[in-house]
Amino acid sequence: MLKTYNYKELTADQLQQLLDRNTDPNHAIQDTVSQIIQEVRTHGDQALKAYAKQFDKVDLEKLYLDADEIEELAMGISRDQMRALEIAFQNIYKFHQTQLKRERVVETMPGVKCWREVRPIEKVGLYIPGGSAVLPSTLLMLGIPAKIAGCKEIVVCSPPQNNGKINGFVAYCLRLLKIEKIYLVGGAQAVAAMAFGTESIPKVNKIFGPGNQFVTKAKSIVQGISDVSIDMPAGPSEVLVIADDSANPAYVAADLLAQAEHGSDSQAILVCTDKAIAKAVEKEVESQLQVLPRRELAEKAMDNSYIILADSLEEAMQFSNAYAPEHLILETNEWKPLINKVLNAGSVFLGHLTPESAGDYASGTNHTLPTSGYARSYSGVSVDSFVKKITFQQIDEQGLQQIGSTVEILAELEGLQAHKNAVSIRLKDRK
Ligand code: HSO
Ligand code: ZN
Repeated sequence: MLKTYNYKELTADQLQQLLDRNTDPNHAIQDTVSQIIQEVRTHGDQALKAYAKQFDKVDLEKLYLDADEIEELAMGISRDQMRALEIAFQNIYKFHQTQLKRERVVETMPGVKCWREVRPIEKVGLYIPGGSAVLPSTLLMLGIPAKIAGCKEIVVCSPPQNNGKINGFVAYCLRLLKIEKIYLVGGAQAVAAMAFGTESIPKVNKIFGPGNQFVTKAKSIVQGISDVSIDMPAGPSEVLVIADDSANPAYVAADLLAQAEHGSDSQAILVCTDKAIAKAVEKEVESQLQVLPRRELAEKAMDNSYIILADSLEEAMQFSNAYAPEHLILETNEWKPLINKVLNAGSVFLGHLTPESAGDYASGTNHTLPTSGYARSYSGVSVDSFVKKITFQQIDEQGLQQIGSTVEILAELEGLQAHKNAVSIRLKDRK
């Protein structure tokens, strides 16, 4: 069922084809999304209400839920569910809290002091998808680093259910995060609203969060036409598992399917050094698939997926680094020596007992990660994503003497006399 390739036998073109994914899948929706953005810019709330009616099948009187409404929904979930969300919250908080570090002051020359200070991005917008699966975990993954960073205004948008509310799990996460409002807006229109602001929805400085092709396209368009930035270009989710003869085929299959059930465009790749294990994984995938509630989606995703047979773990890593997976799972006893060899990946899961699901929900790491090969140059979301690092410097008497002539010479060689003067005028007073 799964396409299988021998790494050594792949031509350069074949390899490239396997590495390329989602090169431009959104081109077709460019016009629709641009039109939605334009509508929201010109008609504000009125446009958002019309889209809620059209896409979410709901008539909204107001575009948000307040603290009391959130509280009521949050109290509708079970004790066990509350407890699980709390444990996830605590672990994610613990892990992200260590990311706020003060840097030391560096004296580059005597009397020339330089340093950086961290400041929060003041207003951030978090998009929490609805659609085929509502992901309260994504609210924790974005809300926690935003809180730790100290962002003043955290605007959360999520599509309304057709009763005009949100699900109780999202509500409980809002409560844990002490966020008192959620805006009932989904899709490209939510991104447009946060980028430009409407009567109800505040304009933000940076927009975060995964979403369908419309949301992703909207993020990339508003980034080009407004002063907002975005977390990263996000595509369909993906996993690459490296397995050797120590791997348990049932575990590997479960990990591939956990990825596949995200959506029909997900990709789950197995790079295996053992033919018999690869065959056994295929069999397991087939049987585990049968009982999955999201079987149809997972099956389609497995159609975009494949197996690569490699001669060694080194060769497997070579392929993985070229692919740059969002998630990389090393299902081998020999995971330790591989750590240094990981060059491109969003998040890495080590050994047979570390499923990606743990990181998706509760171990502490962030699950908002670069997909589609962007792990070659992007990091996943962290507290860093919610702050700016501003450089400061201070030069004293001694420092000015030390650095003055260097700056004068460099300004002179660039032909920028006024730059030179800004130093000379100070030095002259001190002769
Ligand atoms: N695997 C997804 C995150 C997620 N999984 C949320 C379950 N819920 C992208 O990293
Ligand atoms: Zn997941």
